[in-house]
Amino acid sequence: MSTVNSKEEVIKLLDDAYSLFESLPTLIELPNKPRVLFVGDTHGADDVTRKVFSEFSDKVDLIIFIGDYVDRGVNGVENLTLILSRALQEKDKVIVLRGNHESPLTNEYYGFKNEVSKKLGEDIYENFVRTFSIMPLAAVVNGYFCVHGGIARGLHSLDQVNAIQRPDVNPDNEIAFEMLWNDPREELDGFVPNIRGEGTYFYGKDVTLKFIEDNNLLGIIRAHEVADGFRFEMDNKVITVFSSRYHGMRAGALLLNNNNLETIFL
Ligand SMILES: [Mn+2]
Repeated sequence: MSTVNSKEEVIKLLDDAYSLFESLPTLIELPNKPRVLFVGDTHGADDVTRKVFSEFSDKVDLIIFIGDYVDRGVNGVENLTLILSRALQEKDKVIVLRGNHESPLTNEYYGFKNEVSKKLGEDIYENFVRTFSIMPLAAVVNGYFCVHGGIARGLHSLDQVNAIQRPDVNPDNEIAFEMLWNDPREELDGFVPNIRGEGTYFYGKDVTLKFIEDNNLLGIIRAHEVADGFRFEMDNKVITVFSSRYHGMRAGALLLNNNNLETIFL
């Protein structure tokens, strides 16, 4: 069951979310927490998101959503508004990062722009674009770099992430764009052009392990690719989490429980 909020409520929610995101750094650096839940692409699967909150809100210290709330699935509006509402209600517990689908580059082709138009009218889509443009890009918690796609060409230090200017609609900043679009491939070295298209890259094992070591990280937790819940690679230092249900895959979430990573199906 899903409820679409009224247009006025959605506009207010998007404005409030804009202010919240504007108050946060581009890279959110968090103190270590005993229990952290990481959620990957939900793509309109608001049933998964509801389950995340109903089953884990009271059991974990932090929930990090790693982008891609809209497009592909039919309940993008419901999914996104639920996540933004909870982030505003529980600012210290719910972290919302940007995915490559929080952008007009994808929404026209993968369904969200049409969905918004049908459910809320044509003139409100720009309010979504505005809020997407200010979303934080990454977080660090308990030694894990958390980002939708991953590392980027020219990104050597975490400090560089905070130098990225927001708002940025597409985004146009190359490092920001690649952080949202790139994919890991452990059989490769360096950065190799990605089949996703112009400006996107695969990042290989050598550059990834160097980035992890240079920034004193334990690993990278990211989303962005379809998996049956999870994919571990590069000596288990790069973990993909997938939390939607399309392609017959199961929705997963990662629980960091006193520094042990546990896999969960929702
Ligand atoms: Mn993605």
